[in-house]
Amino acid sequence: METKKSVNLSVKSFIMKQQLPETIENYINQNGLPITELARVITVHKERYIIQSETSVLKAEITGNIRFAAQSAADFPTVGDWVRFMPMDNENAIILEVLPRFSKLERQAIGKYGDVQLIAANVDVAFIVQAVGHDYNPNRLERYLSVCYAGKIQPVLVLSKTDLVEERECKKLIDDVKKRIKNIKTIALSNETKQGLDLLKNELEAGKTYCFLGSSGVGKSTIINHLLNREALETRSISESTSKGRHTTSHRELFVLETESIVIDTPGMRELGVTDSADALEMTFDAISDLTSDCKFSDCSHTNESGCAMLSALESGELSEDAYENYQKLKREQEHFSSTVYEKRQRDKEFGKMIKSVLKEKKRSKPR
Ligand SMILES: Nc1nc2c(ncn2[C@@H]2O[C@H](COP(=O)(O)OP(=O)(O)OP(=O)(O)O)[C@@H](O)[C@H]2O)c(=O)[nH]1
Ligand SMILES: [Mg+2]
Ligand SMILES: [Zn+2]
Repeated sequence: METKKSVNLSVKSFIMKQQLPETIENYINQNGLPITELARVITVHKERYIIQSETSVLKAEITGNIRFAAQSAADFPTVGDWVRFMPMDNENAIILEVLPRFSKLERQAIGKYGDVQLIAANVDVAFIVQAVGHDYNPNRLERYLSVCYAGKIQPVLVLSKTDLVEERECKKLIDDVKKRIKNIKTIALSNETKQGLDLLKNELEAGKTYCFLGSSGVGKSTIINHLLNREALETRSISESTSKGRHTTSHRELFVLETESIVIDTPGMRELGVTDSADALEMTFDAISDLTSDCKFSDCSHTNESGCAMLSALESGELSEDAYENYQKLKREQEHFSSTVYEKRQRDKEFGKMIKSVLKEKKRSKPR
């Protein structure tokens, strides 16, 4: 397919008063912030940002203050962030403040103990894309769900590439999803035949932000190109690329549709990790967690206790072994991750305190 490196500079303006999310509108009203100083981060390249204001697209950097005050990567602006900015000239700006986020998509940072990586902010709905056939994987889906629930984002499952399997197989897959995961909206579609694409389009509301997530090659960028009615994004299959396993999309980017919905493309993720939130895990495994209230012991580990409702559901076949195993696995990971996150926060706090006291000392000993 066509390759066009996108720096999305001709995006439709979307900073419109009537389309602002409620929390952002409240924030700017409470702080007397004029809409002319408001922008949204559309893409990030290291520490350089492209932001879209009411009237223009600007290159931006953050102030030293934001960098200094940042305790973790999550304190830096990310795609989807609403920011207060100051223009320098027609092309450049400084980001003065990141406005409070109403939701965030965060994953476990790979190889960084106890750290998280912020994928996007202020997202209303995440489309979790899995291709029917080789890619569909309920265990991975449950990881995505827990990350969405932890970030206060509504998940929707998109089963793509339905043209590659028989209709019967597709129906069976949807049944399997329903059996395993309660209350998840599922859309099956094909970018080839365009079947189901309208169902996805019908989901989109003006002013709301939608993020596409899923493994490399499942068709995220192809869907977005269809929504935009143009080849804005590069798309390619893994086997078509020279180096095996290479991702086609290399950065996250926000686009505005003609219908004024906002979509964010992301690169396929090899590892998602897990959430550090126990509540989000409970929401993901809603049906399983409901069982726990019937266990005999309130601190039941659901592994070998007598009177365990989960184990009896397993025995009766009401609960599938796969779901149970994934629940236990993610729970162990979540507990471990949450303790590393806690430790890291404590360490960062101490470090922050130390820096502050060193600076204070330096100021005091400065000759007048
Ligand atoms: N048969 C079929 N192929 C599809 C469909 N959707 C996408 N493809 C093909 O799958 C390949 C990968 O699509 P992309 O849209 O680049 O996938 P992606 O999810 O954006 O991948 P990354 O950017 O690497 O994360 C391309 O060759 C597409 O043409 C579909 O519904 N059916
Ligand atoms: Mg892509
Ligand atoms: Zn139990």
